[in-house]
Amino acid sequence: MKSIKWPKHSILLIAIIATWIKTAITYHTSFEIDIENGMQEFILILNPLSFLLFAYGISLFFNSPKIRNSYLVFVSLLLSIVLYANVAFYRFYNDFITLPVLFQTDNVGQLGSSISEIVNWYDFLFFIDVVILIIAMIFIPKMEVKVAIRKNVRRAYFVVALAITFLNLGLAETERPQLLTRSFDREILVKNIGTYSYHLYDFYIQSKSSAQRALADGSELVEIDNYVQANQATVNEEMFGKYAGRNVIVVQLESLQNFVINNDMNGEVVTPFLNSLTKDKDTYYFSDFYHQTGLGKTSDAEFVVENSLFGLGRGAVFFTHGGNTYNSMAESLGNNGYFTNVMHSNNDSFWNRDMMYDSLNIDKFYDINSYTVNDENSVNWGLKDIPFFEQSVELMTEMPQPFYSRLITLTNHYPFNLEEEDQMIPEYTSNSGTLNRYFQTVRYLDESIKVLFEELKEKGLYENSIIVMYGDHYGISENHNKAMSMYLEKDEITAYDSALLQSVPLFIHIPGSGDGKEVTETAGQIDLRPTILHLLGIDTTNDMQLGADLFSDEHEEFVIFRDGRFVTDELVYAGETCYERTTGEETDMAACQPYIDRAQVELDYSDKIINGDLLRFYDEKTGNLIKNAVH
Ligand code: GP9
Ligand code: MN
Repeated sequence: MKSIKWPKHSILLIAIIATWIKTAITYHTSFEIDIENGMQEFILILNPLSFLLFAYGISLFFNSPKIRNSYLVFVSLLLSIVLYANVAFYRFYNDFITLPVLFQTDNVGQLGSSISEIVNWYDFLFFIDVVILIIAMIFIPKMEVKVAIRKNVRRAYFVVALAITFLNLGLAETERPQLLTRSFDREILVKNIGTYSYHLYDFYIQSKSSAQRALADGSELVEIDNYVQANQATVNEEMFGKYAGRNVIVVQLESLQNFVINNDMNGEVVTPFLNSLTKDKDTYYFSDFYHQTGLGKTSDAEFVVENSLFGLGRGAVFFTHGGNTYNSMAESLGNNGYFTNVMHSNNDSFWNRDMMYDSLNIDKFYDINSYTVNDENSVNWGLKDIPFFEQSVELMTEMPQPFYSRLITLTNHYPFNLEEEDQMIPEYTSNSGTLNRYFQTVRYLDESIKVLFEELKEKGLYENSIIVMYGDHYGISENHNKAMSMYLEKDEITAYDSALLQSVPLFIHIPGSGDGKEVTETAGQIDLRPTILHLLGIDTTNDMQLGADLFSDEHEEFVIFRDGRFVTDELVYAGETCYERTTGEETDMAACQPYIDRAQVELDYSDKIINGDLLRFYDEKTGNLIKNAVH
């Protein structure tokens, strides 16, 4: 051995390579990570490397070989423990560890009690790199020579490490745009940035929110409560409780914007079924209704509707504040005897729904495991909407009544792919493939809603239900403005147009009621919670929420977007410009200013409630502050 001349830094190299290979093998053997193409595989294999280069590379700052080696062993041991903990956790929960889950003692307790199922005899292999490293240290004595590490070597090393990190992030960004700002799913994060970096990221997100939470004491609620009470819209006596006891079926329609309703595309009707509802005697169609979501997209829409609060300006509140105390619509309905559930055929960890739904007190999540999904009945992101509705209604027949089911569709999702057999109209003919295909998937979505109605009738669930349907957020982003201007026959899409294009349809369908008409009141998703609860006769006067009943005479025509834009019946504020609503002409900022200020106040109150987890200090039964809340 002595005769071999080992290159300098062999030990460091061995540490990196051993842990890298071990991690890559672990990805393939211990986690079920869906790989769709060669690029995803490449990113997966590459992703531990950038983290390891930094973590182990710090050893280059220690001049004493002893300290250097001890540091390397320490890091490899620590990373092995982290990886193994994830493997064990995954065997039980099918998910990666996230800090708040770790602190929920019952989770860890459950793990402890089933330790025999979780631990395998060969698990020592997860520490194999530590062993290799120690052996290498014994057999490669060259490293014992005391050499100071040259500065330029160190610099070159970190330049390479940085380059690999950027390569990794760049590739991940093309595979999954807005990966870090939106943070969809733990699996997707691990797939793209690796387990170790994922934990750093998770740690950063959690510590930021814990700090804000720790500093809050509930006193902030006094001011917010005053505002909420002062701005409450009185209930419409005639509508309050008119449909008490009915099942509530809320359908969140993926990416459905209002511009397709009662519109055609090259002579083809896009939404025949929804169009018929706009004239139906049992349906309220809200034609000036807006989404209020931010980066959390679908999950933000769910959040706004459940809580009548805004999502956050950064990231997805489902992820960042999944463990907060909320007073959701589901909780209110649950307290009033409803069986509450969400139906959506996707992994339960997507958008952190599994955790968030616990916090929202939703009784059951019918996730992908409740559905039969195969190659024939899925496309794009998963189960097609028609089989989704068919299977969902089947599941509803088993539910105790009254129930509150919130269904989330999937087929009309970017990139709007659809098999030929499901294409009921041709593509549009603009320069944007996205917009061209959008009409086809919207047409399919429309058909699926028709199927939903038919199935409900067939299963005897229709008559005794209220069906509320709305678009979750835009489907066509501003990247497709050119194609949109062609479709809408406009010279260009201005900030004013873009704001109005955030309109999504809302339908409140009440079978057999004779209640229905087109309502042009300007309103938003935040108003749904009180509207629905009031129809069922459930009081919301003590609720800490920012919405207003759509049937109230005091409902104000003012809808605030998450980014501070707003629309009223007279004004549009967008791109830091104040527009007259009817003409689209620029008008004096003074007209918009009072609304700009109020929008800021409401967004700020909502953020305060979420960041401080303030609802843990609030008793919605009495409307009192809870002093010394222990949480
Ligand atoms: C995922 C689905 C889509 O389960 O709800 O989320 P989105 O990308 O639209 O936010
Ligand atoms: Mn969505």
